[in-house]
Amino acid sequence: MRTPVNVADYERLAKETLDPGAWGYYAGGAGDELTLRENEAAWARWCFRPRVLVDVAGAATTVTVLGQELGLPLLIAPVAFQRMAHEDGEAGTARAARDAGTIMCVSTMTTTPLDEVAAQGSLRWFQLYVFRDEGLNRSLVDQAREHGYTGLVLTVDAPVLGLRERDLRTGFTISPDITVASLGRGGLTPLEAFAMVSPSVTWHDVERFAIEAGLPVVLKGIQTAEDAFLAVEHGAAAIVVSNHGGRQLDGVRATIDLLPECVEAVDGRIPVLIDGGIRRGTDVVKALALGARAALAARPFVWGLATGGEAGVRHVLELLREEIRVSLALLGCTSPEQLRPEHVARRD
Ligand code: FNR
Ligand code: LAC
Repeated sequence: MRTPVNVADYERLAKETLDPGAWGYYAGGAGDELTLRENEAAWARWCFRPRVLVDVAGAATTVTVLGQELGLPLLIAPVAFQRMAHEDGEAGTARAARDAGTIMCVSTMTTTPLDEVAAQGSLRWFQLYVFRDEGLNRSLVDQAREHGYTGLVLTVDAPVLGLRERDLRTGFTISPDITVASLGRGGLTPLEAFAMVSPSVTWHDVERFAIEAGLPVVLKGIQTAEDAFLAVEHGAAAIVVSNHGGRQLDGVRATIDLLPECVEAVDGRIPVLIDGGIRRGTDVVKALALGARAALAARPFVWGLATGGEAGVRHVLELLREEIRVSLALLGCTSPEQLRPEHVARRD
């Protein structure tokens, strides 16, 4: 293939590069993968309503999220086991995030230690799976704070791991030299690592983290207006409307279809972010029009990492930023903040 020009090109290249077990883990979803497919398909059900004859010279793609200005309204979602995709791993992703001026969310299941990721100099949030071991949770949050992570992402859609049949079919395992840094152990499968995660986390814990962590708490995995409302009530600084990329409960709706009710429930009190199936800058722009402050993506950056390491992630970020820049201009917007629900309409 010639130089990849979009995320789909990177996906094809990643599939050729990765071994079948790793590919199945990264690409796959839960159950029948209804939600996995739905997340991507749903973006096409929204169409644009562009305004013309607007001076768009000098238009910007920057947004502010929890007080930090980002170069584009797209963050890098937490992804476990990045050194399995490429030896550059989380450090490579972090350098690409730094150069694009965006936030990298570092997974609890990072295969590079938190201080080493921090040393690459990107903006960074730490994603916590709350372990049964309270001491370990405290130590991880302390490390995150000490190493300049500016947000604590609590992923709330995974009290247990979803049922991923691709991993069963491939007999997916992780090689012993791929170490989950927070656990100090190599060769753990996602299921084995999840045996240590608490299935008993509740709103009470959210409040506790919001008070004690010394970092703004971002709740990732909100899917209803009811929970969006509770998130605000319990001290969340932001929410991410997310179904974990279709990897947890299969059969839930696409995230873009959940966004309006969550935005309405939050009523401007905290920023609403979204992820799931974003493969184009136009998807990001649709999300912002419907009320998201910014979006996150996971697999597009995994495809970049697997194909070209740090350079691949950097290129995917550049491609998506350019798609966002051009779409904004063609909609008649000089900044992401100008996007309104009037800029989109349902196709049907
Ligand atoms: C994830 N995701 C995830 N989320 C999280 O909070 N902690 C994690 O460790 C991981 N790990 C992880 C691994 C892999 C391989 C994937 C694909 C995803 C979920 C991720 O952050 C995000 O919510 C969705 O993947 C977004 O959907 P897209 O962009 O992948 O379609
Ligand atoms: C996953 C976990 C680790 O989705 O979040 O595989």
